[in-house]
Amino acid sequence: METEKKKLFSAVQPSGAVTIGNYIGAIRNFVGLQGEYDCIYAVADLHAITVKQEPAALRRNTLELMALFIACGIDPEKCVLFVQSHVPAHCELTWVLNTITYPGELSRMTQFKDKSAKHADNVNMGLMDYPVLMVSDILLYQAALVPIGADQKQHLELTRDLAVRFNNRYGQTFTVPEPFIPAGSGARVMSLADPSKKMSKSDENPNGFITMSDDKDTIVRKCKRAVTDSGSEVRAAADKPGVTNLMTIYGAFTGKSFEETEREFAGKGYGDFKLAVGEAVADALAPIQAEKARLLKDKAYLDGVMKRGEESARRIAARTLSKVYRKVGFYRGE
Ligand code: ATP
Ligand code: LTN
Repeated sequence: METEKKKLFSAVQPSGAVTIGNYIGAIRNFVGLQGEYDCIYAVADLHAITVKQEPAALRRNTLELMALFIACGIDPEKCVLFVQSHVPAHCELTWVLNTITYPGELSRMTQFKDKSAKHADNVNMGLMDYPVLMVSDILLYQAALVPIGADQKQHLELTRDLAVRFNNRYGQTFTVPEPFIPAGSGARVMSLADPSKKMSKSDENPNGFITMSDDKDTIVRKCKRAVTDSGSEVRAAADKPGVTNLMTIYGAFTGKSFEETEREFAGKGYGDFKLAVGEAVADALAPIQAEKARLLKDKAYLDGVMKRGEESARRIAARTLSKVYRKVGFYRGE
């Protein structure tokens, strides 16, 4: 009999246009890991509504993200691809896990603090409970590995804490997962407009990020405008965060190491380098964009993928949830 592979879970929020930061930090690894693990990937729409979303845009972004996953190389025949709100167990497990989570654990989360400051008019309970929903996503599927960018590391630590806490209190129930965070600077791609800030799709300055659907002119323009450092040498260094960030992006799309890039641009200035970065990104994204556009014309296909994903996800999730309900003492009949 074939042995069951270990499970892997990750998700991306349909909260706007996906950036090359999401791609480099997470989605690229979703693709790379699909042979080695049983992979389960979700469009995290329940997470997205923790900040205000325009309903029509949320609906559109959900479909677009599903198409983007497939266009990037996630194979729906090999992986489970689904929409989080289609599987009620995510909310059900969140309720149970809320009862073993302390408010202090959530209020000190960096993402909660950042988002509360940014959306001061809408600091809602969902925003605070966001990490527990994420914990539920992961634990429901008994995931051993979770590919994420560095910004999500704290949430993974909470996942491990809650899995251990539940297991200690009620007996072995959950697999304790490990994060899979890209080595080096790809784990945290910085804003092109301010290299001290993470590149974020919800940045109000669109020059800070490149989206997966930006056209070549836009990408080249954003790279040319990217904030660089004093001096003119293309070299990765702590005191050159802008140039180092562009080198990370360049490397992610060309496979070139920092040393190779330094050699390639020795004696050339920032202008030549920025143009090359823009062109490399645009050339790498072009086939993904074409495939995504093709998929979006076939809604019946995308709906079918989601439906199949939902069925598989429900099956796996129901098994864990039923175990949890039994362990906590919910009466299930004799
Ligand atoms: P928002 O900006 O709306 O908060 P986000 O892009 O930070 O959204 P998600 O869409 O949920 O959040 O992120 C999906 C994945 O992309 C996560 O694994 C996250 O760690 C990763 N990620 C997000 N931004 C970056 C970045 N700048 N560099 C590397 N990885 C990133
Ligand atoms: N919170 C994540 C998205 C996300 C996620 C998950 C990632 C929701 N559920 C489960 C890994 C595992 C973010 O990147 N902002």
